Amino acid sequence: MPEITLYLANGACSLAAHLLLEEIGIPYTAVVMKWDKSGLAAADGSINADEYRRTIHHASQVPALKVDNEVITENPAILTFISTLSPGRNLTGKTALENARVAEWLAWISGTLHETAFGMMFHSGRYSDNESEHAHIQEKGRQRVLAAYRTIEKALEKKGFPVGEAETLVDYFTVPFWHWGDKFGIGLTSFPNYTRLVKRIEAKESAKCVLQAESVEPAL
Ligand SMILES: N[C@@H](CCC(=O)N[C@@H](CS)C(=O)NCC(=O)O)C(=O)O
Repeated sequence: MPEITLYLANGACSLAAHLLLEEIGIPYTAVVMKWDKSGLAAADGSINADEYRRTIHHASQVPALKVDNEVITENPAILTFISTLSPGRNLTGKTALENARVAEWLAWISGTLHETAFGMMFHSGRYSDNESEHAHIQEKGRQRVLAAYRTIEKALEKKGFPVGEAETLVDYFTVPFWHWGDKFGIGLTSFPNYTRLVKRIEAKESAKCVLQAESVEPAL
């Protein structure tokens, strides 16, 4: 097994990789990062913001996964890599078609749900320099989050899993975004299928200790 270090921030999108690493049960080190004035720095002071940007993540974001002397960034790449460390579990799908479906979900969650929908809600300044437009952009982001939740809900209508008939890494990748909606009051009671998926993941012993470590209230 390679030596693995996950750089994460509590409750951030890095929660998905944290849950997955703990579930497959391989040894890893977690480095908790916190925002300071100049970017993300380790909460325990072991790496400052400048060093993190220079040596770990060029954009000063989480997650980042150090694998021996290589660093992997971007959730889709990190989650796929972690999944390959436990090949018997077919976390990237069982067939070529399922592999493609997993890739489809990864691209959509990362690009549409995370970057665009939540991005408009949380980072309206990226979309306009005009502050008077920010409230409108945030509301449009909220609407996009709701539309994305509807897409997830519909995909889970007749089955419990986004891909095939078993758990894949996609299930894990949906978890942080459920909690963000919950935190920002986006009526998750209207999304029982999505909530059921998150509860299934969070009922695992592996998930319980990750949520506790990240101070995230379980969906249970
Ligand atoms: N496309 C990246 C996005 C990562 C990302 O936006 N991470 C957030 C936390 S959820 C972050 O580090 N934000 C700090 C920043 O952008 O300054 C991925 O999927 O890994």
